[in-house]
Amino acid sequence: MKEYPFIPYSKKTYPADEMLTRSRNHLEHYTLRRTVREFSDKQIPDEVINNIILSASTAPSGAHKQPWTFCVITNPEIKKQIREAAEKEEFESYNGRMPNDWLEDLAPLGTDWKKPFLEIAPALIIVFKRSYELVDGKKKNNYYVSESVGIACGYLLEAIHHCGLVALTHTPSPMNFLNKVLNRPENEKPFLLVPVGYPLESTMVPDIHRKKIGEIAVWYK
Ligand code: IYR
Repeated sequence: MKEYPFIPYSKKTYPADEMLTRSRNHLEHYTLRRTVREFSDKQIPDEVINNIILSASTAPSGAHKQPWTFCVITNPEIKKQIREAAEKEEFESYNGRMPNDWLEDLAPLGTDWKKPFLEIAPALIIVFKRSYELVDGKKKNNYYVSESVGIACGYLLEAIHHCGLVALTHTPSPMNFLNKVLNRPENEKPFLLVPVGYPLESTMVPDIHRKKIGEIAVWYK
């Protein structure tokens, strides 16, 4: 196998006080991101969506295989099919498949099996993980696929937030109906369904709190 040519890389660095300000501003920006379930139907320019996806695709991945496919659904008929199939699965989940503990944990968030946002949001980005590639008819494995795609989804959510748009991380379960509706090949598995758009002006979000630094970080000095 031929090696990549190596090229110089230099990273801009900052004096300590500027670094501190940048870290605080970045934290504040992240703190403002919220998961939203009520979307306006206002359209988003195609290029914005492509740039969001290209940002996500800068994520690191095992052996740089970039094992992801992002499907963008703006077609109302396909959105309707996805809503109908997702609601069918979610109805079963909320009415028997999810154990009581799970339903109790979800109750404070007020979710249920109804998913109107799947038709209202102007775009659904559906992230597929590619477990392997078919090269000359032969299977070639990808590596750390879930980790890589998970990181890319994090980048995707941040890119959406950065543009002033909102998203929902939605995982109708099981999700395999998405392969059928979108006619995806066998090496792709649905990973995350992300409705993207503007929030409805009247939207409300639960008053949740984030863990404090002492609850999430353990220092060894
Ligand atoms: N997939 C279901 C249930 C659900 C599960 C978890 I964990 C959540 O944080 C939120 C919802 C749904 O989308 O309603």
